[in-house]
Amino acid sequence: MKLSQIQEIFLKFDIPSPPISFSAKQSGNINRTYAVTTADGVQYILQRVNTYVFKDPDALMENVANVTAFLAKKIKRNGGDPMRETLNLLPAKNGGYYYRDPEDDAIWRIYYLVTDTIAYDAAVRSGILYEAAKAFGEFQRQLEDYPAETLHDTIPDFHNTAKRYEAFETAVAADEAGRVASVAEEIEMLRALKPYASLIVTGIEEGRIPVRVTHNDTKLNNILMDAESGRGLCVIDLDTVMPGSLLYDFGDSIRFAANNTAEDDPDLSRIFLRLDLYEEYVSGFLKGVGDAITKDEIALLPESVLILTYELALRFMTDYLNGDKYFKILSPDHNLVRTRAQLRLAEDIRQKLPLLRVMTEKYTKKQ
Ligand code: GN1
Ligand code: MG
Repeated sequence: MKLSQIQEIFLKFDIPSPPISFSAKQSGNINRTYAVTTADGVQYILQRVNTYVFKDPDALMENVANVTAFLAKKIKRNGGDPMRETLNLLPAKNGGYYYRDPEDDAIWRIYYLVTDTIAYDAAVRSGILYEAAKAFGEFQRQLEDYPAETLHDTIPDFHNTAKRYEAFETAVAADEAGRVASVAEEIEMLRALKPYASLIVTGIEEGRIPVRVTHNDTKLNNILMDAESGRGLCVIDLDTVMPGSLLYDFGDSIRFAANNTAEDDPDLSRIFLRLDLYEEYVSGFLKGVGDAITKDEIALLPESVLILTYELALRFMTDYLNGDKYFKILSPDHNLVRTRAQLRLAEDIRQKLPLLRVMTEKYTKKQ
């Protein structure tokens, strides 16, 4: 990316001053992200939205614009600072909130950068996860009365683990990249966990698990922490805010942040679920959601961690078998390394389920 390209994109937006410097952000497996400073000293986040993953950018951007506006109003009403506690989109000159580059069909959008914040890739200190959990819990609560029927499904069946399983079997059968024979062991391991795929989905279908407006991508680094106070300040990456289950958000957070190591660590001996971090997260999350959570949801909290980990293993393997079309990869076998890491974590979680239940009960007795 060149500064001149960024300057051209900025011209399409209602922004008074031209970009003078930028840096690429490394995080994120889907979109491309840049931090940009303009001549007047204001900082922005510029993003190239992946339209292979998000097939309907209009629907996507409508969701993001509406959700951020809803949050801003609520934050203001509660005496908070809407410029720091939620994302704020910049309007494009031709209407709406994005610019479509006619040359490569790319979609670009710009947010104000929230300054003096830190996004953690790992829980490097105790207390970080507690703050993250509280922030995701509160996010959930803030969206409790959001009109869910007005939200578009930006990725249909995103956390339908049973459908993710079917897609995995379809990829095995098609063997598009000719890789099936080399990963027979991993395929067997994924098949063995199949009974878990339908637990949340069936709960939703039978009406036991409520559908809420959820974030659906609750990685630790999707929260900006206030650099000064250390508090969870702003939930970001709102592309998958859709109707879903609270269990998706809870399980995915723990999958990512309570793992002893990175989600793609090739050294399997380093991969395990840290019980101390699970405990920190449960206590924070329950505080954040307050009494909005139901008994049936509480009952599935431990399993949700296993299910979301398993689901991501299925997704990484599916992409590996399809020839790496969905996730950004940094090496040819990146998706396989990711699959193995998630499978190892899933196995560790499965063995720890009884312990997770005991810990969860400790914080939900009053419910
Ligand atoms: C993707 O874009 P990013 O990196 O925040 C993915 C998540 C996965 C995650 C795994 C839209 O999130 O579902 O859990 O990678 N997002 C999408 O790191 O598929
Ligand atoms: Mg992200």
